[in-house]
This record gives sequence, structure tokens and C-alpha cells, in this order.
Amino acid sequence: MSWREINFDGIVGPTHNYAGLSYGNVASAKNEGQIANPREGVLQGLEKAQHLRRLGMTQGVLPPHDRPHLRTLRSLGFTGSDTEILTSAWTSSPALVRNLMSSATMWTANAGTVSPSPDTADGRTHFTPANLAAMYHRSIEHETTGKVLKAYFPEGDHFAHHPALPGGTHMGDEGAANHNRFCTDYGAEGVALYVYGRSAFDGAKDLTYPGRQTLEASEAIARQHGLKKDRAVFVRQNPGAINAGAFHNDVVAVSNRNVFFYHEEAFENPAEVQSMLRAAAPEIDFEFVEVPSAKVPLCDAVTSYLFNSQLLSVPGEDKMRLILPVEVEETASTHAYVKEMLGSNGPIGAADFLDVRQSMRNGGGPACLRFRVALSDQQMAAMGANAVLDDALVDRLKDWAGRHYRDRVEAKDLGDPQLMEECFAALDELTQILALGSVYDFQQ
Ligand code: SUG
Repeated sequence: MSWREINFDGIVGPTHNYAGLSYGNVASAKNEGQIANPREGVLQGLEKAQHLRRLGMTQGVLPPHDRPHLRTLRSLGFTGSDTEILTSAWTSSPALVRNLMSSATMWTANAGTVSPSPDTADGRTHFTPANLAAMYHRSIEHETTGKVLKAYFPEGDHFAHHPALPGGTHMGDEGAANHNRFCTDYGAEGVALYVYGRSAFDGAKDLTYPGRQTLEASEAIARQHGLKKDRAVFVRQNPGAINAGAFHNDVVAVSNRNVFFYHEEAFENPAEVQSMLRAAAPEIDFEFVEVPSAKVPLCDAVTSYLFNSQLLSVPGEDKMRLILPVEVEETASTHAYVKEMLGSNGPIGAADFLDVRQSMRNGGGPACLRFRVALSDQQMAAMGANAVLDDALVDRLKDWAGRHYRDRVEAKDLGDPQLMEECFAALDELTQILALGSVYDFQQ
């Protein structure tokens, strides 16, 4: 049976904007109020996906969500037609509307946590959408995400779905951004590394920024996915890294198969993390690439997003390849480090620099934009929807975005009923292109 890892990239939404919504995310705060270009954003994302396809990778997409999120506004007492609801909410609280207009679903590393079938007790691939409780604008994502994941991976012999964790910020869960799966091959039993920011009940006085993921949430996911006890490792993220702007662990660490590429300050005691992983999975020949602060200061890692890269096993290539944002090339320390690493005969042998600046300005690099799922041929054949890219589908998506997306969205546009209509029209057509069925509230 042959296995592969598929990256499902989040399609940038028609309401993509810079609202400064994510406290602790340095780029989001810095770019608040900038003018966004959703059309350029969606094309940058599709170009990244095409780049991976040209390398020989299998590549899928995940759709944006309906914004404004009228169901939330209705649940908060706004009534009437869609336009009346948006208009009265905008008059009452522009800040509320800004949150409910966010296109943050594009960062699909936060869509949920996946445990592939070789790792689970019942031999099915398990999915839990992340509750994203730490940020109000993201806490509204999980229901639609759950519907989309069920459309892609129908519940049954191959796939199992769980609802997002209840419990608000105590059970704060940010999905795959704080989860790494190590294995020898995608189809072999792996070991899961869950990285959390704080414990639910201890107050985390050492954090100035939110520790979005709790230990208790990570443990709950591992339990409900049926992971064997000794094949899940739980480690706290270095609070200093969170306070420096690494609001998710994937800002300071990325893994693929047996390789872990991370910053020296990602964990308080990296040597202990290494030994915990080795003890949990003695059969995996781990390769740890630890980047010293003396070569790449933590602040450069956070601004360039060196670690928010995709680490790929490209068909036909012996060594792994990194997909990095262009900001890494533009930052002296990270560019020098990548050049040195590629010449050092380590496990990473190539690097490509891509432009995803529309997303980067909100703190979303190449790794944030993708949801990775390891699948066998048989599981791929059991998938629903039409979301795995070929050239024809990419052309269709480019044409679709060209017809529906604006090239300019700024703060004052977010209360505009016309932008809402454009968003719903775009998503209605997209559900047909991706053969999704009715996943949005406005289609019910
Ligand atoms: O949750 N930014 C996202 C970025 C998510 C990045 N994902 C990963 N690291 N995996 C967040 O902070 C900003 C929206 C705004 O400010 O308009 C935002 O939601």
C-alpha cells in the first residue's frame, strides 16, 4: 500500500483584511489598519500550491468560511434580513463585525488535529476541529470546519470525526499548529508531539501573551483519537518564545517524518524533548536540527518565519526540501543560516522562497496555510468532495477568484452589505466547484 502526505491549503477568503485581532501575534498587531488585497492573497496561495504540485506533491485546498458569520450575530440578538443584521451590528459594534468578517480560516494549520490511521487504536484516521477558543474571531470556525472535514473524509471505515473540545479557553486547542507527528514512513506507526502553552488551571504567570493551547486540551485530543499512551509526548513551549511572539509552536519548530527543525529557544530544555521522543519511539532514527540563537536570534525567527516553513519529502529527492517565505531571504541571519545549512550535508538539502506576503502580514506563513493529512491510496479513494488539485481545478479557482474577489479591502469596508453579498456569491459557487454540498449557514 502506498502512502503520501497531502497538504490542504486554506483558500484566502474574499474578506481578507488586517484588523489587528490577534493579541500576541506580532505581525497582526503591526499591520492593523493596512489595506489588504484579497485577490492577490488568493493567487499567492494558489501559486504556492502549484509550486508544490510542480515538485510532484499531492496538493488539496480547503474553502474559506462565510463572513460575516451571521449565525453568531443572530445568536447575539440581531434580527431581520441579512443586510439588516449586518447594518445594525455595524452601528452597534464595528469591533464585533470586524471579528466576524475575518478570513482567518485560511490558516488551516489551525483547522484541527489529525491522527493518521497507523497511530490509532481502531485503525481509522481521526479528526478534531480546533475550538480556537483563545481568539474570539477564530472561535467561530470549528462548526463549519467540522462539516467540511466530514465532506472530505466521510465518517465510516476509514475516517472518524470528533466535535471540537468544549470548555472555552481552559480547553483551548489550536490544532495541528501545536502538534507534530514523527514517523519513519507516513504509513508506519508514528509518535505524536503535543506542544502546549500552559496548563488549564495554573494561571501561567510567566506569560505576557496568551498561551493558546492547554496541556489538558492536548491530552483530551490524544485520548479521543485513541493514541497509545506511550506514543504521545506532551511538552510545554518555552514561555519566552510565546512572549517573543511565537503564539503557535509552528512559529519556532517544524517536523517531517524523522526530522525536527526547531529554534534553540523553542523549548526550555530541548535535550529533554529529544530524549522523550527517542524513548517513545526507539525505532525512529530521529534527526534534530537545532538552530542556535547565536546564529538566528529568536526575534529574527519570529519576524522572518524561518520555522513556519513546510518541510517536505519530495518524490525522487534524497534529502528534504524547505518551503520558506521570502522574508527569510530578506533577513540577514536567517538567509545566512539557510545557505549554511544547505551546504552542511544535513537532512535538509533544498529550499525555495515563496511570496505569501498577504498572509504573512497577518502572521501566517507557508506552514500556517496548510493542513497536512497522511493517507494511503485506499483512503484517498474513499475521500469525498473535489478538492485535490489538478491543473484544470487550479485554472477554475483562479478564474473564480478573478470574478469574485476585490483587490482592496480596508477597515471601513467590513460593514458593507455589498461585500457580504460578494462573499456569499463566491462561496456558493465554490461549493459547486469543490463538490462540497451545503456547508455554510446561508445555504441552509
Ligand atoms: O490565529 N492571524 C492568525 C494567524 C494564524 C497562524 N497560524 C499558525 N501559526 N499556524 C492567528 O493569530 C490575524 C487576523 C487579523 O488580525 O485580522 C490572525 O487571525
